[in-house]
Amino acid sequence: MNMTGPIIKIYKALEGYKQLLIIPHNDPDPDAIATAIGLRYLVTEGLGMTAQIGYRGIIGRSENKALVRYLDHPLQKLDQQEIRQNIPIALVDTQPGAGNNPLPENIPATIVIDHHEWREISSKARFFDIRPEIGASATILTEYL
Ligand SMILES: [Mn+2]
Repeated sequence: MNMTGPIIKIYKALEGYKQLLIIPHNDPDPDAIATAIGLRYLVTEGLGMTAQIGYRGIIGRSENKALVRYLDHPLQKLDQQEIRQNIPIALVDTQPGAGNNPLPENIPATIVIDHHEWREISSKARFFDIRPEIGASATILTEYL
């Protein structure tokens, strides 16, 4: 993989870790799902890590169901106990405190990639890329890849 700017920064943000938990917003839509899968690809294929995608809520709409079926069901339902301090967390298509993800306030996100309105708390992440001017989080991931 071509280690360009953002990928090096993500690599550094995850230095010392072997695992990553990727959390899209609740009731993930195709953008959240695609971003999570793009990031998982980047860290597993590019950085040799293990990564899981965990979500809350439902994958309800038929286009969302079709996407996860096409991708061979890459997302798992998230239990609260899976969110632990010792596994870094990436929030995608959402941000800490946005109210549409299950990340508790006392656990920081290590990576935040989103295209919604900037939230100051996101600057606490070791890597953040929040660009409200972009139409989809998956577009940001596509840039990295
Ligand atoms: Mn989105």
